[in-house]
Amino acid sequence: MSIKTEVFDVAIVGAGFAGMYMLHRLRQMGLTAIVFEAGDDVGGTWYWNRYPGARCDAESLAYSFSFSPELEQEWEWSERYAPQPEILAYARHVSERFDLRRDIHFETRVTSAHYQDDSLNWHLETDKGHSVVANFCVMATGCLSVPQLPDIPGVQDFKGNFYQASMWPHDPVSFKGQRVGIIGTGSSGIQAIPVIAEEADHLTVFQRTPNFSVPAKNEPLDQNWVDEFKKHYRAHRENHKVGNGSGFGDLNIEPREGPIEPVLRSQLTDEEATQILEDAWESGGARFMGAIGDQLMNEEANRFAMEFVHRKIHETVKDQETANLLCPTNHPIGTRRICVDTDYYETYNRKNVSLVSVKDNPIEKITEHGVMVNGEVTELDTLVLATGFDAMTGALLNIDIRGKEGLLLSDKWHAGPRSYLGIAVSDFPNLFTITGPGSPSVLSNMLVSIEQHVEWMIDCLTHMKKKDLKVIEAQPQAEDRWVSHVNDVANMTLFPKGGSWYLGANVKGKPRIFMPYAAGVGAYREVCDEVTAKDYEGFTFH
Ligand code: NA7
Repeated sequence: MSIKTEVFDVAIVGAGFAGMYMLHRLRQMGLTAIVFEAGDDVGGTWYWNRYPGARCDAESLAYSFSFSPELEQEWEWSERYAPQPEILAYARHVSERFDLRRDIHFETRVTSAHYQDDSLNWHLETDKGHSVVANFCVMATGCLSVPQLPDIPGVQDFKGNFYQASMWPHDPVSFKGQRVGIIGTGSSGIQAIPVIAEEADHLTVFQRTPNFSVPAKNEPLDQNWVDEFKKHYRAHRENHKVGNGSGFGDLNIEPREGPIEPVLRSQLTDEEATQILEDAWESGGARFMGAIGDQLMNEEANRFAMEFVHRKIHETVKDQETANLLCPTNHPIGTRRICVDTDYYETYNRKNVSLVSVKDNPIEKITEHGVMVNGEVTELDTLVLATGFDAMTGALLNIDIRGKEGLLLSDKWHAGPRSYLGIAVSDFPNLFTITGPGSPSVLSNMLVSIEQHVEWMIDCLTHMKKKDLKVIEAQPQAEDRWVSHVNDVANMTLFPKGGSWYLGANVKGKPRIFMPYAAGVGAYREVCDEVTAKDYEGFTFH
């Protein structure tokens, strides 16, 4: 049977926030587009990550679309940090409000995307038998969408209830009366552990590397505060876009004007620096990492913040041996993504929670009934894995993507991702990556970065339409310069010392390259705007 090939201006892979906004803007431009999405609903990361305690680590009023002033005024967030079901409801609301669903094919995975050298367009195929030709292909595949299973022998042998944080069932899961074990103490584990501990008979946490976590200080939003904040929403949104920060803004009713001048550790006495950290700890959230301006640049400033958090852990956790195990010492604070928690360290004071360090004695195997460490099996009714993702490149490399002359993206990226601005890849004409490696992406408020990329791409497509240009391609020299600039910026920071998924360090055989661009969303936006102003410098059109 021959498959009918459908033709579109643009094919989009993924219907998370990036894919949805891209579709909306393309429609406004009058272009035809089709979206393929593996899940049976919109929402991307918020569709898949339904584990107990899952919530955003960026504040609700900042982690939301800014493109529609009506949407931002009308949507009501309930808490300072929105829980996963509420963000998913928001994504669904956006999809309905802007009538996006009719162009999205759900439960459909794109298996291949091949550039056609003769017709200068892309041919995509899916696991549901679609065959699509599009002038442009936009990858909105997310940075954390390919779960990483640990290479522990016997994972399949476990006979009890088995869950993965990032593939959580849609039906409610009960831990009542159960002996539960969890492997993984990154953001997902740190959010899930306190919630599971409340319900389980006993929870055993298997920790390889402790992570730094700061209290979220989550709370219900006060309606009067929200009403006042929303009066200044436009100005707040502008603030998110500037400076060398991550695009999270501040919580003042009256937004500050322009970027904040950072206070450096060398300008502060120990008492002043401690007070600044204390204030940041008390007000809660990941902003702790920006409390002292050079915490991520300067070893001494970082050590000061590390010691501060170590003291907090020791003050909170009663058993000092457990506190010792929970204190990270092998990486500068913030160089692995800082976790934002509710009662994480407090949870270790519960009688029904035990911590097993598997740093020096790795998990030997998973048996039918539990987890074996040091020859001893901890028997479990339920095992939860929160073992992370093949971040940033995983979702792209899982698709058979071929550029000019059949060049495989996985071959081009064999030594790590190479991209111009994190937007385009040389030898892969008319292919765009939203929040791709080489852009601020995971170091930023993702919604700010998604909107910026989509808007840049829409401007570019409008330019091409006006000038009747068919093909855009990143120049290899511009790509080389950008890749080395991304590396140079990373090397000015402490990030490369973190050994985290930012570097691909959590995936066996993955090249160790610091993937996101660390200069901040404002500086990055300036670079992209300058490229546009200089008639798309670094790109070739034909
Ligand atoms: P992370 O941050 O990558 O955490 C994964 C955790 O799983 C981490 O603690 C790992 O320890 C642990 N892990 C992985 N393999 C093993 C084995 N074999 N044995 C023991 N422990 C293991 O993923 P998350 O999902 O928590 O968070 C990812 C991002 O999502 C987060 O930063 C937010 O941006 C949202 P390791 O550190 O490798 O020693």
